[in-house]
Amino acid sequence: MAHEPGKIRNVAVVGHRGTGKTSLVEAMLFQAGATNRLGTIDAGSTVSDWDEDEQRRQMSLSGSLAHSEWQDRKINLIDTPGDAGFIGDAIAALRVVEGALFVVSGVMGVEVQTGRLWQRAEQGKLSRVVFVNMLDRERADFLRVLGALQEQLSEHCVAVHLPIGSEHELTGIVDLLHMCAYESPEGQKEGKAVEIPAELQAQVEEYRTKLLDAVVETDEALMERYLEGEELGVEEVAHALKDAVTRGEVFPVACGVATKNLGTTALLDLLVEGVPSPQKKGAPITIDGADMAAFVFKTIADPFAGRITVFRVLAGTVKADSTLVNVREHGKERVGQVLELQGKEHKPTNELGPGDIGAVAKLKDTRTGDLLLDAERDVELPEIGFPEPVMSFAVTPKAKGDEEKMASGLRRLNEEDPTIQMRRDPQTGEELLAGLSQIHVEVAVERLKRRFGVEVDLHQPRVPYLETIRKEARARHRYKKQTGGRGQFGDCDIVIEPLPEREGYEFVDKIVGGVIPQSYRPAVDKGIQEAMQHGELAGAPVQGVRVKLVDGQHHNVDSSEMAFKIAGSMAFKDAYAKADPVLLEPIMELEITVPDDSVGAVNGDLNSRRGRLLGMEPRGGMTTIKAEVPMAEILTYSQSLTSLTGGRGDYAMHFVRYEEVPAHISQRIVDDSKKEKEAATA
Ligand SMILES: Nc1nc2c(ncn2[C@@H]2O[C@H](COP(=O)(O)OP(=O)(O)O)[C@@H](O)[C@H]2O)c(=O)[nH]1
Ligand SMILES: [Mg+2]
Repeated sequence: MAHEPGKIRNVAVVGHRGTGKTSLVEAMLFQAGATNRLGTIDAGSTVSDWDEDEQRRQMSLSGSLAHSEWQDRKINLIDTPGDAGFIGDAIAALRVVEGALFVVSGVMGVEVQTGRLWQRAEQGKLSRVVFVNMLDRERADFLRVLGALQEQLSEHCVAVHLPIGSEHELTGIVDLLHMCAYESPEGQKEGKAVEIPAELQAQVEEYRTKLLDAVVETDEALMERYLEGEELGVEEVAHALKDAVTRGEVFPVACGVATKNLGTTALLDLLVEGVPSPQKKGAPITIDGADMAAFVFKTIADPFAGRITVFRVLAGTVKADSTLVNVREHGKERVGQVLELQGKEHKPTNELGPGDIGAVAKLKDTRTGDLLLDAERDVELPEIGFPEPVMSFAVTPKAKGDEEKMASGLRRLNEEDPTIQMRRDPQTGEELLAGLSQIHVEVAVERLKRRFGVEVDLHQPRVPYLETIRKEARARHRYKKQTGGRGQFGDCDIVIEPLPEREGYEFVDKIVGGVIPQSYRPAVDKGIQEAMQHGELAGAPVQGVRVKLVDGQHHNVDSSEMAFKIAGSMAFKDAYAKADPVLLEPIMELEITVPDDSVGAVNGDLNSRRGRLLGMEPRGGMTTIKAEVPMAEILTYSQSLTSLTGGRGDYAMHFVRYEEVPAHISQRIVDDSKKEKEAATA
């Protein structure tokens, strides 16, 4: 039987890499009785990091679905990766849930991806609960992190817990809502209830008042009674808090230690009470007129079961043994079993109702981002809003003849993870493999080898330079050959001049009196366009040129299209050399977010990469730097930023325009290209 939509809670567990999300999901599943042991990252025994690659690297590379029952509710938990390279899965998860559980480290506080994901949750108007984890670690400090949350994420972050003790002397937590305390369960299921320690009384009072202030702020009736000095009951405060969280007006901050299962009971309560059910909130994506709709936000390549399509039911019920329509493909898909996932385990069920999250195996042509309906309908495909790839490599198969296998393997990987992209650069002719970070691309390469049996090499890609001219020039070329019988004769006179936008190509026929017959003039144009494919500076395509064919000559017997094509091409080369040609390079705009203490180093490094600073925006310990940098200088930026910031930086970039390459750099590129050409012909 399908779960009632009012009894479902969908929660994406998100945050920066290494904050303990996977461990926390593990603890919640254990606490709720969905599993009977507490797996660990070190032993590779958690429910959500079930993939071989994840266990080897000891980090989540992929979104993972699990669920548990708590207070008679079904909680669907989507554990997500927090590494910049794999953040696409976290972004996709936030698109299909009502609530987000943000996990932050009690040592590191708010990190780059935390902020980035918070903005996404904001866009989706999601209810949010924050869990400050790892309070048993050295230099962990709950109150400092609370301050950072309020400053960097929202002033409506308010503590509902306080830790008892700190670092390795952390013994338990105080629940500010119910005014009780309990001990760390140390791997047991339940912590033991204890007295609130006397030395914490003052602090507990202070933070309980802050909590009450925040709650009554959202409830007028309660506010009036509170201001009149009335003592508010625990239940009514809890109720008002729940409503405020549901509406996204208050973000409760809980705390604990995932690996010791401390704080999970209270956390599960918060999620069940604060996150609205699908029934209450309504579908995150509405599809007009559809009785049944499911949105695919994740595709898993399962080593045994094949392709697993993970979806959120937006409307209606997905039933086993049914047929669905893929809106993008306009094709029918056969649904066999409907699955509930618990990490790598699949539990067949007969149906999944509205608001629920589950999977089906072995669909033919369905990929991440697709919409499945009960019948063909003219609707728009919803967008997940994946980030654009920032790291590109040229990729070639190690074995000759594997090109097709490589391409089809990469196509499959892209269907599963749309942030892995492959394309051919028309300018350089290279196959490019692009992703969100160096590790992201490396993992794709490992999968290519393991799953599709193709080994590939990655190289730094060539920069897609262009060439253009800076002034007008004129040249005439006569192509003439006399060999035995019929000869060759073509003669043309051209003027070339720069086009204002430095783009495109124009051919203007200015021939008067038929000195070149009409039928040969297109051949001149063709010859010129061929010559422009490889400019004489560095072999890059030439653009931004207007060519005027002004004069010429022909021969009644010897002229041919071929002869005029060659004459056109030679004339262009001569004119080009005199037209002050220049190399153009792609300029990228970067948005880099780094901790304040790395700003100096990052800016210095940008400077050495010919970067131009556009602006800086500091915000609560992190600074966002905007800059323009030539693409040639940032091909391997992902590694550099990692080392400059100790892994705490992040960036996005996109192409803005082409610009002239400065003379001293241009010379080097021209020389390199000459050497390459010589080596190729030697
Ligand atoms: N001391 C301590 N270690 C933790 C805690 N939570 C997680 N860890 C460890 O931190 C590392 C990263 O945890 P993981 O759950 O993979 O983080 P994720 O990347 O956010 O999923 C692992 O080695 C965990 O064992 C905690 O509360 N205390
Ligand atoms: Mg993880």
